[in-house]
Amino acid sequence: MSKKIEWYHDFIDLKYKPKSTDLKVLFYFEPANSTTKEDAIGRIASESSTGTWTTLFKLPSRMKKLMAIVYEVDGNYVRVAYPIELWDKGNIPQLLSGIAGNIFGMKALENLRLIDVSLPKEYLKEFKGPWASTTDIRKRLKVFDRPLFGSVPKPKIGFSAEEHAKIGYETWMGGFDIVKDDENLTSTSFNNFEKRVKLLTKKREKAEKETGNIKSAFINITGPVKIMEKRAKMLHDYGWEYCMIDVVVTGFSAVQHMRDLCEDYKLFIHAHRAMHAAMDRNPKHGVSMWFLAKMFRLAGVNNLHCGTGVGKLESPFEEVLRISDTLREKYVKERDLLLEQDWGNIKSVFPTVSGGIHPGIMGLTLDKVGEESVFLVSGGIHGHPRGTRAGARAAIQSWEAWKKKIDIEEYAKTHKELREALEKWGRMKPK
Ligand code: CAP
Ligand code: MG
Repeated sequence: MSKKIEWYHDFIDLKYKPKSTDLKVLFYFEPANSTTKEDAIGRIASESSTGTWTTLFKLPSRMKKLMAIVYEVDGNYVRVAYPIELWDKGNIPQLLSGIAGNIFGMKALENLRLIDVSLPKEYLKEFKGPWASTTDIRKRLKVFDRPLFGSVPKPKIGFSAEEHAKIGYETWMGGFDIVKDDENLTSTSFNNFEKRVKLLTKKREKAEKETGNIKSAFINITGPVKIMEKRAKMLHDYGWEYCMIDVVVTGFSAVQHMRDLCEDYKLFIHAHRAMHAAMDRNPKHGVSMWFLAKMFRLAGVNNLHCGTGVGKLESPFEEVLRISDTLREKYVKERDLLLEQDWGNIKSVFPTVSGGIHPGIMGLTLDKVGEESVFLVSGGIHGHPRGTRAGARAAIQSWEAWKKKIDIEEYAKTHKELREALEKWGRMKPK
């Protein structure tokens, strides 16, 4: 009898009932040509847990208990249960190296997408999550019963620190709460980080005095960890409430480290997700954005971009809602591609709407995402015919109309800035 050289099928047991302590992962998969479904799903569970391509000389019997098990297959969807003993407490990179590692490169798979993971409370308890809740943030900024409104000076990079701070002042004077750096602006010869912080601090003091409201900013500290530590300290020393980190490009280790430092500094983290679309856009391959959102909530960010449903970047509403629910809810019930998740004591995160939003279409996303959110309107205010301050006013008037359930055309009849915004952009959906 030929010696068995593969044992992938040992990782399949459709009668297996996951234990309450198992991590349960939902994958979409497509076998490569001439690969059977069994060979494909066996490899997913094997290569992401204790398996390898060949049978081995002999294994201690206790290792059987560490094997991931395929327990359900439904068309191109497969569910895999992972024993909790496989996982290093509090270590997101190691989790990803397991369930989102080598398996993406296996020849036996034409496509593979990690859709979601349901984490047991035994796993969750090893994470602190955000150090502050969305309620804590509202209390600190004194903004209640509406989204936090913010804007990025546009074009996204090129302004001097002086020009940037001036646009920031105009944004704040138009009624917005937040001036945000763009994802690719950190520190340049024409807009040095330290200089921008000092100038924004001066402008913020002026705007707070003139408006009587708290004005804040998402200033981008992204960089090597030592640089981020230095920049976070400066923001703390200058009395800022937030820092901004491009969390996908800095990586989970950096985010987990900065979360703890930011708690010491009482700094909230605004997480920009630049580069996520390299991993999550292909519906057949990669990882979903709501899986990434789950990881970033675990890592402890306070805001995370969630898409718009209507703006310039690919983000269908059902995806925006999966991401928003993953970030905000205490308990998520399983629905279509979203797995059940009880978040226990892990605090909530603000979904951040951004990307091609302007006063003519804000209401469409407000209908879906609601007000427990951050709304970033950037080109959508700086492109206003009468400039930033009028643009910010127009965006706020659009929100007012939505809140009062008045058609924005009607509301625009008595609100000049909104009318001018609608004359320029109407209800167009940028792409
Ligand atoms: C939006 C934005 C944000 C995108 C990021 C930009 O500017 O500043 O980075 O929203 O995408 O650079 O495009 P506009 P997402 O409001 O002027 O479009 O929010 O999907 O992560
Ligand atoms: Mg941007």
